[in-house]
Amino acid sequence: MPTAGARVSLKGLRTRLEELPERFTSPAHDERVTSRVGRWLGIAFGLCFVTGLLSHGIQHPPSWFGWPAGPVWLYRVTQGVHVLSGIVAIPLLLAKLWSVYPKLFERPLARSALHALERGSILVLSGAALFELVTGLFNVAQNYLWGFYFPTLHYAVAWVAIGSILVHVAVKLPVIRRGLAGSIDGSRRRFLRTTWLGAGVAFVATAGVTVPLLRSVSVLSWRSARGLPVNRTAAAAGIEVPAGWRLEVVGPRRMSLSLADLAALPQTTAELPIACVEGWSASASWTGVRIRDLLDAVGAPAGTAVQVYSLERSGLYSTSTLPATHTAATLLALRLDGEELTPDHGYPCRIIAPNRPGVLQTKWVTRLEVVA
Ligand SMILES: Nc1nc2c(c(=O)[nH]1)N[C@H]1C(S)=C(S)[C@@H](COP(=O)(O)O)O[C@H]1N2
Ligand SMILES: [Mo]
Repeated sequence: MPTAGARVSLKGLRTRLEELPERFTSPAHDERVTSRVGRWLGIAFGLCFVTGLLSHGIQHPPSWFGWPAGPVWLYRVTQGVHVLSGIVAIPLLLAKLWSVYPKLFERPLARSALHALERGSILVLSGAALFELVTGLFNVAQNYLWGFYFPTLHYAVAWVAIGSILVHVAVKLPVIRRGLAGSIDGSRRRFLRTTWLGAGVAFVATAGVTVPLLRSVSVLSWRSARGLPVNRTAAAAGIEVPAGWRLEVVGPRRMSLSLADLAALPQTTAELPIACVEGWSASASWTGVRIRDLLDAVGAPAGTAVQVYSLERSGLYSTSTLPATHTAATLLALRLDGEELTPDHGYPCRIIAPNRPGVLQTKWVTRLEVVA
């Protein structure tokens, strides 16, 4: 009879699941291993969370938030740390899950309300942590498989992850203390060494996107391998520069400038990096007009922010706000490494600001408007 057969095999499956903890007795399933891997995982998540908050703050600044224009490389470093700590966390999280996984199948599911709460929080923690690492990894690979707007959800779930990590650490503190105090013997030491090696390989494989010295050994560094990468090409953005292109500068007064007009103004050259939120970064030499000079020319007082508009009509990056802190050191660049800008890098002109995420370095600029 089919029903009885199904029942028998279901029962068999349940028995086998219940036996799992006893049957998989690897020496790695041990609190001394878990606590050591957990310590580094906690550090990686902490770094990732703080640098992520920072990046989010710069892109969506609340009124109290300020971010300086220098040192020019600071965002390059913080976003590099964000991406690298996230990448390193992947092998650490897998090792940690492996070291506790017989516990994940423990029966009964809940011994008490408190026990149920603890197990529930571990489910939330693992789910949120995996979600953050996987969506982040896909973002680094510039693969947006999902339909949702990545930053909003990545940001929201980060709070869930960090919150449940804090609860988890608080609940497990006695076990963590005991685990870290316990000594480590041969096979457990081997498991830990393999884990550190995995984390090291993940680091080196990715670090080339932002650490020039590691470029040649990094499999993920293809985007910065040759000169300055292009995030979105002019063709992909549907850019056609009109024959009579002029830059509009709107403040207390108005100004309209041709490319020749812009080139006739005092030019400044600066070595500045583009640091993409996706992790890659590369430095280049930019030449152009200081935004502050243009603001002076239309009579904008000191301390004014600027709204930058691109020829690109739609899309998330078609406009950006340049805060007052950045106007003095930001260029409306006309040249890259001494050559006229190529269409892909923003011809006729683009914003290049120090210490800001790549997404705010608006290309194909057509209009600057003083923010009242
Ligand atoms: N108008 C516009 N500007 C833009 C973008 C865009 O899609 N549209 N992409 C931004 C992103 S995400 C990055 S990282 C930088 C990359 O600049 P690059 O292509 O010159 O290296 O441009 C920024 N400026
Ligand atoms: Mo970017």
